Amino acid sequence: MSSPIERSYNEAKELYAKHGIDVDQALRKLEKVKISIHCWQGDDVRGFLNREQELTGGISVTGNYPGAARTPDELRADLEKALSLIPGKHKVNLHAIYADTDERVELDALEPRHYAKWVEWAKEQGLGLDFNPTCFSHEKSADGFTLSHPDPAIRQFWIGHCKASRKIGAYFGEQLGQTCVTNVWIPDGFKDTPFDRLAPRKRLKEALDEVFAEELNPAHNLDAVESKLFGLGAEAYTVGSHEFYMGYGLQHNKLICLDAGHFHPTEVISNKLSALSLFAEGILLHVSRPVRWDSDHVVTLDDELLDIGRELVRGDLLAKTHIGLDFFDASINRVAAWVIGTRNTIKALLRAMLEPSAALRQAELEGDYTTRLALSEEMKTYPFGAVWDYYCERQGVPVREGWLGEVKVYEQEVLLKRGG
Ligand code: RNT
Ligand code: ZN
Repeated sequence: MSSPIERSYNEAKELYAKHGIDVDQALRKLEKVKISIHCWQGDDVRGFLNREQELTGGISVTGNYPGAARTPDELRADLEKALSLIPGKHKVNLHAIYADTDERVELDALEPRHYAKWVEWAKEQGLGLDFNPTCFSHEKSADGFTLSHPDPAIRQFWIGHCKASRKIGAYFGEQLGQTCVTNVWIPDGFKDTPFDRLAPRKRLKEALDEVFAEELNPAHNLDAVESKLFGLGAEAYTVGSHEFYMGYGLQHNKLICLDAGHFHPTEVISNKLSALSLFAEGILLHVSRPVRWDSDHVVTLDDELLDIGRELVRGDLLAKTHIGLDFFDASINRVAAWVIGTRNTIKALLRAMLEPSAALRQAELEGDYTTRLALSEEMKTYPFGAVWDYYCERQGVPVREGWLGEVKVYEQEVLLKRGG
């Protein structure tokens, strides 16, 4: 006897098969895609080192929903809850300030041992880990500059921190047998129009050369660089702009990180993937949702997310793309935020894997744009949901909104018992 979910799945499978789409094969492919889930949604980017520092760097979290994690154990418990509601095997993305240690350690003195408990946990859970130096929320970044700081001593401090971070990344990769992506993002920029746009960029370029001077085993660690258009308090000029890091990354074989919220409001990252894929060593995505600005809203299954999925699948770019999430919303349950954003990202990939690609490619080549449009539109109401439900069931996670009840129970039993 088959369950209603299996029956709907089998019907859906037949409909897709008429277009030559092998749904079972799509699910096998989907199963292999890892999403890097950002730990910082769990505690509003506070971290555990320097907790007295306010969040700076031109990013901001709004909302005061109760239950933010206050300790590494709480954060891991919350992540475990979220991961139990998300189909597939994934990675967790840590920022340096999430070190699990009782020591008072400066950012440039961090060592792998300060993350040993994360590694132990990741091993237990069968997770990969990614990493980021934290070049913000610190007294040495208070004036808005880090790797491009005009003061050589401060610059050196941040260079030291980024070097230490790469070693931690390599340790993750070596310990877990999965490459760690260590992503460098810095907030450096000016609130108002600079006189000299070039000098800070020269300093950043030289600082990065120092940061990356040591060769690390690419099976353990891959470096990424993340650009940005503007930040809060850095509206006029950002040192690490898109052109800067595209140039740097291409010249030095670094992964180029595209954050969905780091471009002009009508500019989308989906349209950049094909071009970049022809030249870049690899791509890191920060899947996010800008609402009017780089607001880092939880990602929804909107047109841009679907387009990102389509570009990755149509261009067969999954192998050279690392998909990370980057949003932080403190106005809703934080575990739910992870679940919603991650499930949506996986859904977008699945949707893309269920396209009649051969027919659409052929129609386009033949100039039959009528068929291209007609078929694309009709496919939108194909029973994708039945395939998604089956995938969730088979992966042992709640089907449809079934996960929400579990989050509500967790909220009552765990999150609401936490103090502020
Ligand atoms: C900031 C960047 C960066 C951060 C995280 C916390 O605009 O997007 O990736 O969000 O590193
Ligand atoms: Zn980002």
